[in-house]
Amino acid sequence: MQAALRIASRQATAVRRASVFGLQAARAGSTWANVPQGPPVCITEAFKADSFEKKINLGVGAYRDDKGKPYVLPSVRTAEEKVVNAKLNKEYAGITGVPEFTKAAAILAYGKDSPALDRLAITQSISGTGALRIAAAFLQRFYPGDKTIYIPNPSWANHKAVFSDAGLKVQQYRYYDKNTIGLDFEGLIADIKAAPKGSIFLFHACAHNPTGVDPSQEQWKEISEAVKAQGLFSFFDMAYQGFASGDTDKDAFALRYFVEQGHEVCLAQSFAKNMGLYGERVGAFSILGSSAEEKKRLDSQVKILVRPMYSNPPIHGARVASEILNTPALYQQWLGEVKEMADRIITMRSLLKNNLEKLGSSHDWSHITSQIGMFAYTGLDAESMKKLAKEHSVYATMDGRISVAGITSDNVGRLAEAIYKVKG
Ligand code: IK2
Repeated sequence: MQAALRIASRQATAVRRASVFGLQAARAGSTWANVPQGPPVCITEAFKADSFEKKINLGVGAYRDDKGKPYVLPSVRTAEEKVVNAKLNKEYAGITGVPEFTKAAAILAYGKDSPALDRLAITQSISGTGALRIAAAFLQRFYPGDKTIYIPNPSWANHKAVFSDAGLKVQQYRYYDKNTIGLDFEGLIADIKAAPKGSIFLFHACAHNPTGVDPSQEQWKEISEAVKAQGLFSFFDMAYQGFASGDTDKDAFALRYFVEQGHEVCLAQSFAKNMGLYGERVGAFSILGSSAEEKKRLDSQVKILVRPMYSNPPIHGARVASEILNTPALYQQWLGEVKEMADRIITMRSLLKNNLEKLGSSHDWSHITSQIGMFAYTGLDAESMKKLAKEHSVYATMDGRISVAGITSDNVGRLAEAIYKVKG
């Protein structure tokens, strides 16, 4: 018996030693030796490395003023002062965030008289990306049937990653027509009709990123009809409300029309662009129930999803946004500022087109002014974009997308010359 115990104990020690040795060996070669180098996620590295003083950054999707500087909205400055002066406490807001903010965010999106407001489950989110992620997690957990989401081709580059990381299958539907540099409306409708019944379709509510190509109101109506006939679930991503046309109501047309037509929808909202609250991470996710009772059930499950993700959202930016949305004078001021930003972008589009035409470009640049929102899809290929960066210090993404918000009265001439030299 004693001998058997001695043998067992010796064996256990050997196993322990071996596993400690194994761990040490792994440590010596690093526990993370198997982690591969990923590609860079940031599109501004080459821009930073360029020492040319007239370099132009059209990669980043953030508004710049006409001097090319980051812009803090005056309404945001005022709201921020009010929030600071109120000397509020820093307690947790609760899982779904600052209630005055989410209530106002819902009104901004759906409209103040919307019948949706009584049956809407809404939560504050970590900006638009966070809202998309909560939506994806919700759909992954509760959407009946095949959990496939169809996104436009092309779409914001992060959509695919957000949805597939949350466990959804991602497919694309036709959206952009390379030949017309416009909407492939027929392709879009055909893909809606061909999608399996009950699929999830993601729509950019306005200012489609990256193409700047939006359906017209008439086209949205046809899309709504096709979506209804196919029994699809509509998911709106509204990251640019106000930025497309300068009018927050007009930019919410598609969402509101779908609700009016009785669609079941969910929505990801961002206040990064329209309030310039990029780094404050202010957003909201909402999902429409069929009744007030259903809204309660949806609410409870949204909370259960959010709690283990980040428990509670940050409060400062939401308080600032809430101050703006809930103070009539400040709200009016903000609407004016959104319009100013949108108008500056529209002016830069015209200037770029005019400059290209004045240079004698043989191409039709009308898409620059017909597209809307922060981005223009120039139609330039990756080779041309590389040349723009290498030979002219103009930086943007390789898909030919330029952030019109990065164009100024000062650099638009040089930009047009660079494009003209590259494309003719
Ligand atoms: N959804 C869309 C369609 C977006 O464009 C964005 C922001 N994109 O950023 C600009 C860029 O493409 O360079 C978002 C969602 C999410 O934005 P955020 O998480 O900042 O609110």
